[in-house]
Formats: sequence, C-alpha cells, structure tokens
Amino acid sequence: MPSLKYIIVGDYAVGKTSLCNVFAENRFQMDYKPTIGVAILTKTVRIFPNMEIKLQIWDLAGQQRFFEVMVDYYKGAKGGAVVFDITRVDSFESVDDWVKTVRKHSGNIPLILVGNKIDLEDLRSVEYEEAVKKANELNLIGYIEASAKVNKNVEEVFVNPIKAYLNKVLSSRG
Ligand code: G3D
Ligand code: MG
Repeated sequence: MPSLKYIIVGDYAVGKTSLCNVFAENRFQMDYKPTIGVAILTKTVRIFPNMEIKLQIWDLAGQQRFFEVMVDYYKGAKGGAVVFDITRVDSFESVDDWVKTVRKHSGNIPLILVGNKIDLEDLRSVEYEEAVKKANELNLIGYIEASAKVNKNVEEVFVNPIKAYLNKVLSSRG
C-alpha cells in the first residue's frame, strides 16, 4: 500500500493536534498538554473507491513558529493543511508565513486553508470571505471551516489535499 506524508502547520493552539486526533482516532482530547517535538500518526484511508493509501500525518508539538520548525519536518510532504483559529486574527495573519515556509521546503504541494473552532461562531473574528480570498491569493486548493470539538469537516482537512495530489499524479501519467 502506498504511503504518503502529510503535514499540518499553523500557530500555537489553533487546534492542529486536536484535528489529527479526531481524524486518526475519532476522539477529542480535552486535556492535551504540549510537549516538544513532532508526533507522527498513521491512518489508512480510502481516497478513491479502488485506492487505499497509508497517510503519515506529521504534527508539530510545542509552540514552534514558522521560522523555528526544522527542515526535515517539511521534506517529502505530498500535501498538507495550514490551520488558523477563526477567533484569533493573529493566527490568520500568520498564514502567509506558514505557506511561504512550506513552499520553500516542501515545494508546490496541495495545501488547504482551514479555519478551525467554528463551534465558537460567537467569537468569530475572521470572516469567511476574507479567508476564501486568502486561499485564492496564496494558490491553495481551497478554504474550509472545521471544528475538532464537534467533528465538523475534519475528514476533508486530511483527504482533500491528498486527493488533489493523487489527481495531479494520475493525470500527469495520462
Ligand atoms: P495545537 O496543536 O494547534 O497547538 P491543540 O492546538 O489541538 O492543542 O488545541 C489547543 C486548544 O484548543 C485546546 O484547548 C483544544 O481543546 C482547543 N480546541 C481545539 N480544537 C477546537 C475546536 O474545534 N473548538 C474548540 N472550542 N476548541 C478547540 P485547551 O484548553 O486544552 O488548551
Ligand atoms: Mg499541537
């Protein structure tokens, strides 16, 4: 079974680890305590009816900023997500830098922009249209709003970039 590396980036506490845990284990951790390093989760996913792949999900632990993350984290990734928290403008403003860093070290891989914590709609400080515009400007595959807490659109966060990657590979083979 083919194996693909997937990376998830974004500012501290936007919900990267929670999204990974919900996707990989279908569980929301209320008591997650950050440690330094990288966690790698593996999950077998059916992307197309006749294609299963082993997804290797690389998750950053700790409070790393885009300029601190080691190059090995990005190397060989085939797709990924840039996550921000819809209640925190600062996390949205960091998106450009995260994308720039991924592009530098992983190349032009399919990336999806994710606005997490939509269960906190009352505290929203980033508009949907603003985020769609950002995704277009940065040539990302799209923008989706998700919630690890209520398990909304979590599957799409992981599957959509990998689908985009596989479609690109398959179409280039004719
Ligand atoms: P990170 O891996 O990006 O650093 P975490 O972020 O997954 O560790 O999540 C940071 C905090 O946000 C955690 O709260 C977590 O429970 C919360 N969180 C993650 N996703 C959601 C979501 O979709 N909705 C809401 N309301 N909260 C979310 P604590 O309090 O444990 O620090
Ligand atoms: Mg984390």
